[in-house]
Amino acid sequence: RVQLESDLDRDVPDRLEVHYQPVVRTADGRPVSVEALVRWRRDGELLLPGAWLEVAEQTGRIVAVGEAVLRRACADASRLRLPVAVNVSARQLASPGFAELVESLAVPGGVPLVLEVTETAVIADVEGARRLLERVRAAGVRVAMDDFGTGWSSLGMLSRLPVDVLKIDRSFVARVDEPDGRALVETVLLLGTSLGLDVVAEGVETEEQLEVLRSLGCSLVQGFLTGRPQPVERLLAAVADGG
Ligand code: G
Ligand code: G
Ligand code: MN
Ligand code: NA
Repeated sequence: RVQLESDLDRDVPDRLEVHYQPVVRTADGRPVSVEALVRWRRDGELLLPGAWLEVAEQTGRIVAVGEAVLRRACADASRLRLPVAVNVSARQLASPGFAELVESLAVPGGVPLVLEVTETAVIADVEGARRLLERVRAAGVRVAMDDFGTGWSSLGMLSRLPVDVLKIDRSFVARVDEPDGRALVETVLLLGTSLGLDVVAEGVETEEQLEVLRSLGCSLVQGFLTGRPQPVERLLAAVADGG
């Protein structure tokens, strides 16, 4: 743990890498945006967020991690020519200067930046989160509610926060081919579309899940089936190949 923290201090921000997972249209399989997912190149090994991101969050290092990811994601967005969604943690959302940072990176009329927040990340200060999200939205940033349905107050949160995109948590999508799972996904889809939001089903892993989602009218999906998180170069090559 102490070793982990000192290694983080050594490696953040220079040894952070960002991978991107496409969100694709069910109609034609085209990517419409990507989600930025941070990785740590620690002593040659590429580490997924797993345990270290939690430690970074607890110790405040997440603020530096998050800034590095935001900067990298905004630079890569203009190469990809697709909106990039960046995950924002509770600590980062509440950190001084976060709104200014986002405003300085959002290019008016450029490729949109999307901030992904969770119910858990905003629960401590919903009113503060609302003000912050309103502010960055005025700069053209979009807001996605991530892991929707897993938090404490999904509906309460949705009514109080300015949200553009709902991401249906993958635990529901995993059960979309069972009656209960299907009912949940269907309900969230209806909720989102009635509110005029984009709805993304996350964690789509099988053709069967994709088929059910299509039949429910779900137009956006993200998951290992339609694209794994990958480095920007590989994604650029895939898009150039039309796949
Ligand atoms: O990338 P997976 O591939 O392992 O990511 C695991 C978790 O880490 C997810 O819940 C994701 O939202 C979170 N995560 C990934 N990248 C970032 C990031 O840049 N910032 C924050 N706060 N969370 C991230
Ligand atoms: O919490 P968030 O939604 O940001 O989590 C993104 C995480 O989900 C990343 O760890 C990413 O690697 C993972 N992920 C993306 N697609 C799939 C999938 O199809 N199945 C599973 N199990 N995880 C996925
Ligand atoms: Mn996310
Ligand atoms: Na999610």
